[in-house]
Amino acid sequence: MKNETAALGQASSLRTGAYWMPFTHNRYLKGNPRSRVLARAEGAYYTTAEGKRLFDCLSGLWCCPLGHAHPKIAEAVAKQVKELDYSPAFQMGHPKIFSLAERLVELAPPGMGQVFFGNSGSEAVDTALKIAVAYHRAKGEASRTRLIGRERGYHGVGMGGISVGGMSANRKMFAPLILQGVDHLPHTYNAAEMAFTRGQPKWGAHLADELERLVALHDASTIAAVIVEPMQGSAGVLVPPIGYLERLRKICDKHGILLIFDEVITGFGRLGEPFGAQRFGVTPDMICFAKIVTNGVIPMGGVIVKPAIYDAFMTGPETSVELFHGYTYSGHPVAAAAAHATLDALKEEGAFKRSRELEPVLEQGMHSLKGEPGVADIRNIGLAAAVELEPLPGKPGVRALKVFERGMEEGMLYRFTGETIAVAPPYISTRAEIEAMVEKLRASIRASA
Ligand code: PXG
Repeated sequence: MKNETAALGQASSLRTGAYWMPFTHNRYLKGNPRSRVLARAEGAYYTTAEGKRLFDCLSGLWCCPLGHAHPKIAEAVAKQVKELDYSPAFQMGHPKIFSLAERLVELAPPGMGQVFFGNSGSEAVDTALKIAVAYHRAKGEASRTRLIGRERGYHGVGMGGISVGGMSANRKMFAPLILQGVDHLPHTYNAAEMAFTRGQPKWGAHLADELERLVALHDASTIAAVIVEPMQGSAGVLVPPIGYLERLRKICDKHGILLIFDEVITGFGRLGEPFGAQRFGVTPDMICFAKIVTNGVIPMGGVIVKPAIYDAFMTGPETSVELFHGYTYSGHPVAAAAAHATLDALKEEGAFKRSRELEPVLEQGMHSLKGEPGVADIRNIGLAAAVELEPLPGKPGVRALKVFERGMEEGMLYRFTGETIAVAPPYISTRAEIEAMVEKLRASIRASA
């Protein structure tokens, strides 16, 4: 309580001028900052600077499913800061990063072999794209440089990520910086065919065949890799049609194209399995991960690759650097300690099983919102769901903002983007908490009509 009062004191005299907030309506927010200031977090709840408790409906930004202030993770981080706070990432290592790589390979689907570490999803994606192009070059196929993303895809905000990404708002401001030689698959969303589907839509596997058209257009000898999110999270939980990812895999194999799964959101149990790869039974050549690997406590991201990819680089003199890529904080010891503690906790707490158990509770609850005013679609898979709202006439995005603001008054922290409200509750949520979240959402949707 004392802390909250202190934080409230800070908030009421909050100076908002210097902080340029990411992916935020800065002017609107700074006009009324207090309700948006989070001061504390514990378990599945945040506490705002005013002392209001908010249920963490999106697990932070998809990254904190074990809950906040997890004692094991907090302890591991505190201990690591004292034991080894930093170790150079180039030409040196530390015990926890070697063992973490082993554990991540074990968690991944069979057939993966090595892990390259960065600090975010964006870095993971740009790393994977660089590895893809360099891999083909190392194999003597230097003409394979083209990268294929997908419409509505989100792969972070690096130059590579926005280039393969498929959200126009994230691209148009930076048009001259978009990489050359990138193409996109169509997205798989079609409201007429799949609105209000529970889980994977039956329609849409044929859209993977568009990759054949791109191959016919550009020729396979120019294509390095295809990158997709197994489930498109940022676009508002767009679930892959049954059979779609399998077909992409087949076409990539046929033409020697690498398949990259961006599992920054779908990794570590969000879909009830370690990775989306296991949930959908499709093994890519590389997996990008971040977020839940440390339960969001310390930034970390990376790429898990097949041994054939790693091996392709292991040529030339033994004393030469094989991949000219890496970050000061690649495999940071404190992040590694947080990741080990997170993997321990995921296991000890039966988190993947818990995610699977809660999936039908979330599905049932969210789909009960069908028929509420302005609800255009509801989508879900794993412990993730989204409600798409019809825009208010002439006011794009305002309806979702209203639902979000009403939610905060009601003790719920949703994620809103465009016309979509997304939820991905913590694995530690109770059934009752998920049901309460749905009822509050119903009330907020009605109030925003
Ligand atoms: N790939 C995917 C699939 C992501 O979802 C990134 C890469 C980039 O990660 P970093 O760590 O660089 O931000 C992401 C990030 C949302 C939301 O509300 C989603 C993300 C980030 C913030 C908000 O859906 N995804």
